[in-house]
Amino acid sequence: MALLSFERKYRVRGGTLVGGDLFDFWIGPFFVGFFGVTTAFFALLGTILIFWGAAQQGEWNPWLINIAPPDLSYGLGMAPLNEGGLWQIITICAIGAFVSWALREVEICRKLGIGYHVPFAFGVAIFAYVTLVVFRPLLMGAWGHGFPYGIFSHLDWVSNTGYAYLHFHYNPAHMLAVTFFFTTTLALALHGGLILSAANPGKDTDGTPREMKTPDHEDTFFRDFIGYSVGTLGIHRVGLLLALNAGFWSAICIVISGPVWTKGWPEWWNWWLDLPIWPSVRAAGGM
Ligand code: 07D
Ligand code: 07D
Ligand code: U10
Repeated sequence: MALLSFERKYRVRGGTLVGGDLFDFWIGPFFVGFFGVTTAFFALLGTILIFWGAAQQGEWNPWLINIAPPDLSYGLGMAPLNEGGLWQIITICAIGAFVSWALREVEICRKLGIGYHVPFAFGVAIFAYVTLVVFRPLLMGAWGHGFPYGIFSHLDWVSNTGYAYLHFHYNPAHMLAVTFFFTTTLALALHGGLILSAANPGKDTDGTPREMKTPDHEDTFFRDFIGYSVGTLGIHRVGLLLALNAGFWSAICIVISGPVWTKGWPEWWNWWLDLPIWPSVRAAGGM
């Protein structure tokens, strides 16, 4: 079905989660909906507050704008606006906007009668963000453990937090997350490459353009190459699983840093040396 006639068919009222017909319309290409309005509200308010904070500090260099969380001494209480209170309100706006965005995705899925895989996936990104600015600060007893809102300042936070645990690469959940991120790009490169190779098969030796190849060719490439093809639907399952695990293990790696493990991450690996299976160095005469 041509895209436009299809859109005419599905662009009808209904399927919303709340509000019935209220805001159940499109502006240009965008579906609005109740959660489109709440997205716009939170996103606008949050952005305005970031600019207001920048104005208060007189910092207009976009790379250096920095809205910092409250000092640790404020614990889990509210702070004055210019001492982290702004960060607290902006965090509420950000969560409001991200959750609204996910719910707007849900409403679009319902209208189309498709599964909720996309909002679920975005939910994992939101989970990682909320872990950084809500769950971990709550577990550690101060909002000051959240990351600051600024392009360079948030990088400083990542570096400082990493070194606070001596060597963040030794965090086992960070290892899993990094491996999932790397594997996701490998999978996408293989998939993008394979699809494009079947769609652009080149020309025959006499110069006649070849017909586009079928999914059987895609399957056969991987059977010949590594002995197994996960299949044309399967690769999308694998891709989603890899990407979701990347975000999920990221959230785990940061939430255990502090609330669960307070020492350097290299030390965590002592359990290996402490296994009772090694011959005792002292018993063997020592070194
Ligand atoms: C390509 C989709 C488009 C999204 C874009 C981001 C803003 C921020 C705000 C001026 C893949 C739009 C950016 C709205 C402007 C102000 C106040 C997504 C795509 C283009 N980071 N991070 C970046 C965010 C964290 C880290 C870039 C957000 C954690 C490192 C961009 C969040 C940690 C590096 C950015 C967030 C962390 C970056 C490119 C939220 C661990 C880089 C992002 C809400 C996760 C890279 C200067 C990108 C860079 C970078 C945004 C959180 C680490 C500014 C919105 C605290 C190590 N981060 N980040 O392409 O160049 O994402 O930084 O959680 O090296 Mg970050
Ligand atoms: C949080 C983003 C959520 C975004 C949302 C949407 C908008 C709208 C609008 C464009 C999670 C935002 C949308 C604002 C924009 C428009 C129109 C995603 C989030 C909801 N690390 N490390 C990670 C690597 C080191 C450290 C994760 C690699 C050092 C700390 C990932 C290396 C030290 C933390 C990762 C490396 C260190 C991390 C990040 C290599 C520093 C975290 C991905 C090769 C000295 C963070 C939950 C992520 C984390 C994290 C990768 C090195 C410290 C696995 C590859 C050794 C403190 N690192 N890292 O989480 O887990 O995305 O956060 O060296 O907190 Mg690390
Ligand atoms: C995939 C795929 C596939 C495809 C695909 C894709 C995955 C096989 C068939 C998609 C992939 C691509 C296109 C590739 C490129 C994508 C990326 C690299 C990902 C990153 C994307 C970007 C960087 C682009 C980001 C752009 C965005 C998010 C658009 C920005 C949009 C807006 C700002 C508008 C958002 C709309 C909203 C909020 C709802 C409607 C609202 C409005 C229209 C605005 C007006 C507001 C109102 C009416 C509300 C009133 C406002 C109020 C009440 C607020 C007032 C408050 C005050 C404080 C004043 O697998 O198949 O192909 O293509």
